[in-house]
Amino acid sequence: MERCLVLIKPDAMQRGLAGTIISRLEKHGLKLVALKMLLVDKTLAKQLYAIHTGKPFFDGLVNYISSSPIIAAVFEGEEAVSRIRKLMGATDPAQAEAGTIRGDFGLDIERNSIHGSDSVENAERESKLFFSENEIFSY
Ligand code: IDP
Ligand code: MG
Repeated sequence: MERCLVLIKPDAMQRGLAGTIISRLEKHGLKLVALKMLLVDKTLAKQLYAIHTGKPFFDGLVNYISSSPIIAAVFEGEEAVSRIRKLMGATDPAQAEAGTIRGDFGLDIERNSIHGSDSVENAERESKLFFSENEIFSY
């Protein structure tokens, strides 16, 4: 079964949207198999977004994701990665369709409420940054 790392980003946490976002994923049949709340430090932020190192928005993104506590979760389901990416909507909330999480809740291209891994390979890598093996459940 496929797994995908999801983060409820600081802007959504600040506005009390964590439950709503988790609920949307659950309602679409995605199963919660890991969950924690944490403050991301700069080291973890840089690892998570390593692929974006050197881009103009990188430093701002690292500061943003570590600015306030987040929720990290792993969801499991068939085609979990592509299904979650679809439910998230486009990176820029202004381009995201209504009914998607970013379309409904995102504030701007940086503060876009949710992170979801973009491939099975990245889901594996990213999940390991946030969870040890015994924190991801099979049930
Ligand atoms: P994704 O989250 O939809 O996969 P990525 O291109 O991987 O989008 O970018 C990672 C995150 O970096 C985005 O979710 C967003 O928070 C931030 N980001 C992406 N592009 C920009 C930008 O042009 N300006 C500011 N922040 C950006
Ligand atoms: Mg991405």
